[in-house]
Amino acid sequence: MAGIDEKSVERLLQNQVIAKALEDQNQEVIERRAYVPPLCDVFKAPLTRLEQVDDYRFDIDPEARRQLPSIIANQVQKVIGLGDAGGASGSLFCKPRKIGVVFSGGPAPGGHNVIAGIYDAAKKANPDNRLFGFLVGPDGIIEGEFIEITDELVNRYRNLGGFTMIKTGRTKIDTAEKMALSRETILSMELDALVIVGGDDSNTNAAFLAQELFEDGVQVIGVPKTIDGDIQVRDAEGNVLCAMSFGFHTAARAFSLAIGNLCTDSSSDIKYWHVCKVMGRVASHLALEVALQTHANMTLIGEDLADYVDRQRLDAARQRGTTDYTAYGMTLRHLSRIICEAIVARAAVGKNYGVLVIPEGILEFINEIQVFIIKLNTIIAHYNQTHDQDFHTAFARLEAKLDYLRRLVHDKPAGLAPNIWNYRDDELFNALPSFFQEGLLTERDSHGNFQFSQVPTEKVLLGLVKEYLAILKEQGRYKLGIRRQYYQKTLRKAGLDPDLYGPAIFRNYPRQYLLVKESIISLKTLRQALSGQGLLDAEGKIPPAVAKIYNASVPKFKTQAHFYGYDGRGSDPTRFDCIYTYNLGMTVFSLIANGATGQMAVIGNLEKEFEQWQPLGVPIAPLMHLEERKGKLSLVLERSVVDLNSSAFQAVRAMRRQWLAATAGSDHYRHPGPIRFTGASEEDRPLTLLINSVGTEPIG
Ligand code: FBP
Repeated sequence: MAGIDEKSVERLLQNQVIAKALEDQNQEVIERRAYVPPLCDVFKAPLTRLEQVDDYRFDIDPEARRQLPSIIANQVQKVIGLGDAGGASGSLFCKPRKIGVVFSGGPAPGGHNVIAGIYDAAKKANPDNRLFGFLVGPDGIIEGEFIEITDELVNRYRNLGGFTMIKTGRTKIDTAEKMALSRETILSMELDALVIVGGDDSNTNAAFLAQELFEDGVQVIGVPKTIDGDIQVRDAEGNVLCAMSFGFHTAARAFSLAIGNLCTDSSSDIKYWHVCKVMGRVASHLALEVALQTHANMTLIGEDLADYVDRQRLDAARQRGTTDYTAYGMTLRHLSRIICEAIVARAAVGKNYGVLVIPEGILEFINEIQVFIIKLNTIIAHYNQTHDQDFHTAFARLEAKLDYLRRLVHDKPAGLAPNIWNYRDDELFNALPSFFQEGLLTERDSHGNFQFSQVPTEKVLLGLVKEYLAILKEQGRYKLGIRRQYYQKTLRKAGLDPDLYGPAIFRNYPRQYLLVKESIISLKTLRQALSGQGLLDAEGKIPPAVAKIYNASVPKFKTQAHFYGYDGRGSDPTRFDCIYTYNLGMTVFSLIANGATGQMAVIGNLEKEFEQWQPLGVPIAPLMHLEERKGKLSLVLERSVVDLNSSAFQAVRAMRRQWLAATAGSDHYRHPGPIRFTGASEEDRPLTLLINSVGTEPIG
């Protein structure tokens, strides 16, 4: 840079104000580190014990009984505070222990506080207790890579987001070899217990490790983590044991802040439809919470689409004496039409803008796409099982993958259902845009899950929306409503009588928002309409004021696409998540110190006021069932999707029309604001939980 030498830059950096401004940590971080989350009452006692609760019943899968015999009979356990640290129970509780902890799967805000909770509880029980963190997820266990967690480390990350302290990974301990290596690490470290902080797949792993290490006397405890919110534990009667995994609230609030801001921008600039894809691999819990937080104009909920039945089609077929099976479930094309109807309805009242929220996992609920995903999963898994090379290495380019699929129409490889990829599949698949084909063929993650975050769903939907809007425009059905006062003022200014021209141009004159007649779709057709009524000017031309009004009625559909996922996932936790996770860590230690294994640490009554929170141990094995993964049936923990009968969904459904705001009035956007750590917070728990908790009985 001209004029500034190295010496003066050095002097600049030595300036106290500048040096402070350039520091890594700011006031927010300092305050977060110093914050001490409140404790559930039971943890204020010197020690805790566990009380078995027999009120809960689980429908046990016979395969779970066969594969997990040592932990299948586990029951729900309540953590109870105990006044006296002396005696036999006291010495068992306080005996020195070595505990290992690992993060597994995607980061979720609050993970560091789980570690802080375990650490503080362990050190309080016995300062000689030691906590080790396995590095970069389950690979750290398999390869024996770990660090000891110290005061300095815990204090550095208290109340801060991410899994930065020990990192995370998606490896699954799913082979005999990986299991043996993990056991070797755990035994060589002489661990008393292992804590797995993860989602459904990771808690599945926790159950298998608990079984494997049972005879060795090593306890394994799971912790429900995932921003997706799809670990919600209920018993067979539907009683809620864990209302929500940690991290969900923060991610939803972070997405809502950004989307709320877009609502403000969009209704100021009035020229864009913002299309926001929000994370949530399968379930639409995050999208539902965003809808409640922001009142965006339209929020799609995948689970709702899966239930869709096209009554019109069914009736039409019934009249023909047939059944239209395509009327069940939503197609992409049909969905795009529903979106278009909303866009057209808002345009009719002059609102050529809006905010649309799409859940990342929506494709999972679109029949035609789901069929492709299942078929491709099976084909890829079969290829990987029968060849030395993995499918994606063997066919690196899209063309090569498509060639392989095409060959399947005629070739029938042994072990694959003969009709798995038929001529119709191939034809339909080849009609998709190549970026979408690529997305559907993308590599599955280590758990065999389809990676929805890698597929530009919003692009696919938008493509169809744009196509259909163009058709509606040509048919004269997609028009921008013109404010009556504006029309009248414009014509009067030009010396024309608005009441004379109004009925010739508009189909609803003199309503508050005027819609140009469907037959008028160009200046040429406008000219014809005016000429029929003798309303052209002296030279036989369209009066310029009328042409101006017509041009203003032609909508331009402009969009901005956004993806909210990794950013919100990396957010610093809300106070709710800070308190939740710190108490989860405390619960983990109580379970360990009281001899539990194969249990998941949860907080019962999470949906209620903090004073009612009840730390629990919930058995993992009875929650497991058989599901298709990587082309074969595996025992996994069930994911919970949005319950369409829940109060939260019903509330959103009831508010849909109002939030779409396809009326002359203003929009109904809600501004959730930023995640505020200090000061009074607007919400102390997710709105989904708040709404769902109304009228429910707490765990006693
Ligand atoms: P977890 O279930 O492991 O918590 O991860 C959830 C998630 O954030 C999804 O919302 C998203 O689809 C996925 O992870 C993205 O995965 P990756 O981090 O591997 O790109």
